Amino acid sequence: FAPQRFVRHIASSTSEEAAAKAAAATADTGGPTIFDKIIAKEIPSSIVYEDEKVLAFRDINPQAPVHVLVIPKVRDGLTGIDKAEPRHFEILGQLLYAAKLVAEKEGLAKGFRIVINNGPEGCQSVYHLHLHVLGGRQMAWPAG
Ligand code: TR5
Repeated sequence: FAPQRFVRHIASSTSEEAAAKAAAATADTGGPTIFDKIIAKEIPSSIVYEDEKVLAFRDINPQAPVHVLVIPKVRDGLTGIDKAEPRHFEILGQLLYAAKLVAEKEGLAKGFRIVINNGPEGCQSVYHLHLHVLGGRQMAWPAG
């Protein structure tokens, strides 16, 4: 039994899956995504934090003991971080601040990671800007 090889195999198949999911994702059309339904509460989600502008809810496919997505309630063209414009400065700051509040609320005093995947090579699969807040375990670096 070679646990190292086993771990490597799992890790590589997981990242291949993520890449495949990103490749299969609807292109960045600017249209509605599953997150609109979550914001409208048409689909239930486990909400961790909410204010007027921002919603944070648990990822359905968690990659760490804590895995929360932080999103703007209004997309305003922000399908991904590559679409950011000066008009988005305020909401971008609010998202980062909300991510910090989420980390605090989830007890991640020992550390955490904030991730934004962008585009197919960044493994983005939902085209509504979102920050991943990951924690509750030792993170690896560099990220895959
Ligand atoms: O791959 P990127 O960076 O675009 O992140 C999208 C994230 O959305 C992934 O981590 C997915 O696991 C997550 N996701 C996808 C759905 C979903 C969700 N998180 C919570 N609830 C969800 N619902 C109800 N439906 C999804 N399709």
